[in-house]
Amino acid sequence: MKFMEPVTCSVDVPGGELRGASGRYRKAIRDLAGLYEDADAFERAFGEYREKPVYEVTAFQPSSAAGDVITGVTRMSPGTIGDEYFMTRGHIHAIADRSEIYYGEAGDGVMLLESPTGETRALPLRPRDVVYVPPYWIHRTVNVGTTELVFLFVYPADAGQDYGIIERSGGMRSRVVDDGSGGWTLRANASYVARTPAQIVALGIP
Ligand code: S6P
Ligand code: ZN
Repeated sequence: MKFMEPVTCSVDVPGGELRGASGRYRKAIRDLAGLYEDADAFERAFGEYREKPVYEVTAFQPSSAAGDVITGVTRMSPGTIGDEYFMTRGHIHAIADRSEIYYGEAGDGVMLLESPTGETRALPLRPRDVVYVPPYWIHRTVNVGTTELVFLFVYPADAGQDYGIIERSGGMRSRVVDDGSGGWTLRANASYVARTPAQIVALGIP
């Protein structure tokens, strides 16, 4: 057997990236249609800054083997669409029992989690916070601060992402919005449709 080479990558916190990453992608306003509640505010932002980067991911993926891990860094700009803070698309892992660790590097973030049966949790993600995303939890990060949010993540290399689970339920059950004084609060998503028992069973939940 030829063993894989050990590798050091390094987190560039001010640059918000993983040096030595094997891949990178960026999501701009134009890629995020349908995520935000305020459609008029989204159209205005789309008209003005359609190419404005909202978040960028750099990751080191040695392989996609079960047992291997992907390590990466996400950098997210501060901002809002209407009163809703900038966020990632969010997903459940395609192999839904795969868990994940997030580690805060800079900025003021919230990890919004939702179980398949609709329980919501919102956990702080600030520098040196370690957030554990358990198996089966849908997860999304939100920049509730006024500076860039930067965090590291590590998850199993065979996990994959299913973005459709959020689309099929009309978004996550809760939205992270400005509380009117620069902080954040959760607001119920009026478009949310609860998952059916059949959809929950299809996730492979024992
Ligand atoms: C992957 C992990 C992160 C996110 C990234 C972007 O499982 O949770 O790498 O992919 O923060 O978020 P999203 O929701 O666009 O994949
Ligand atoms: Zn994930």
